[in-house]
This record gives sequence, C-alpha cells and structure tokens, in this order.
Amino acid sequence: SEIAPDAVHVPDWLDAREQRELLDDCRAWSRPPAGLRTVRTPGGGTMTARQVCLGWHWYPYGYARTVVDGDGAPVKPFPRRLGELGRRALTDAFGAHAARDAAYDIALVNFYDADARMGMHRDSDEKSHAPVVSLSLGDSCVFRFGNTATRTRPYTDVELRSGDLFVFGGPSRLAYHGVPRVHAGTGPSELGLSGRLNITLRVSGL
Ligand code: MD3
Ligand code: FE
Repeated sequence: SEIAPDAVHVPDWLDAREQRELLDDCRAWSRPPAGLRTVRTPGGGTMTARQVCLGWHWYPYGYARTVVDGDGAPVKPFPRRLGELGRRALTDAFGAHAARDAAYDIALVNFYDADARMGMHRDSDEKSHAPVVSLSLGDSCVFRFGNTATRTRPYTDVELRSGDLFVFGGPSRLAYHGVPRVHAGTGPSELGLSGRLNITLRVSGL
C-alpha cells in the first residue's frame, strides 16, 4: 500500500525461507573484520541500533571504503544477490520500468535489541536519489514516517513486521523517519532472532 507519494509498504514480501537465508547472511556479515559496530555521533552520542555495512561504510555523515569508526578494516563487498533483491523490490513496488537502471551498491544492516530506537532523521548522504529498499526481520516495530520539512508532526506510524518490504522513492526519499519502538518477542519463533533486523539497500552515486 502507498503510505505517501512513492512510499510503498508490501507486508510479508519475503517468505520464511528467504527470511531465514537473509538472517543467516546478516549474521555472517556481522563477524569481524568489518563486522557489527556501534555508531558514534559527532555530538558524543551513540546510536542504540548497532550496524554493519556492505559495499560502502556509512559514518555520520558520509561514506568510506574502510570502517572509520570501527576496526579500520576494508568494508565487505556488496553481494550481487542483494542487487537482484533490490531490483525485484522496485519491480514489485513501482513496476518493471523502475528497476531498469537501479544499481544498488550499499547495504546497511541495523540490529535492534528490545530497547533500541532510531530518532527522526533524513538519509541524505547518498549522492543518488534512487529509491531506498528496506527489509525487516524478527520483532515488529513502530516505523514513523514523517514529512520533508520538519522532524515533528505530521507523521504516520506504521507497524513493520518480519518479512515486510518498504520502498522509498521520489518525494519520500528525503522524508524524516525513525523507529520509536521495537515490540520484543513478536518475531516468528522459527527464525530464532531476539530483536529486530533492518536491511536497507541504497545507491551511493559515488
Ligand atoms: C525513508 N532505518 O537505516 S527502515 C536507516 O528500521 C533507517 O532501521 C530504519 O532509517 C530501521 O536509515 C527505518 C525504513 C527506511 C529506511 C531508509 C529510508 C525509511 C527510509 C531512507 C529514506 C527515506
Ligand atoms: Fe534512515
């Protein structure tokens, strides 16, 4: 369903087998070198969701080829499989024309425990305005989708569940958004994940 112009939510997009495979991959990517790390913000804060990056390393506020705020290792490559998944997501959200020249080259994986949050922010470090593809695994959360002008109201709260796809293109690409709450213990038990995982696919334009 379309939450805002070019912001499309597709519940239950990944089947159980695809969720399992993606979770196994995320666990492998999280191992050092260039594995899971805690993001420190320039103001001295720490993000509560921990992160691993593929293709390009994101730090506040830019991209690098090495883990600048972690172990300094070269970032793991962006898997071909995730590029294909990104194009399939655009096809299902917007139609085949949208996927023609989508060249995804970044994946950011965020790990949320029950207490983790993500404050309202915009993703403006990519030099491309290609749609962001977002996938959720494990516990459900409240995803807050705001407006392009302020980090406050008006916004729409949407529940994101394991297997959901959300694609943000056009005017929605630069909207403020965040995760005010994770619902502990709501994920599919067969997945064996306590907490929530969010994978975003992006085009760096670099
Ligand atoms: C709208 N992640 O990684 S997913 C992020 O659930 C991020 O971990 C949240 O915000 C999470 O930057 C929200 C939905 C999402 C992801 C990226 C977007 C919405 C977006 C980029 C642009 C606009
Ligand atoms: Fe974001």
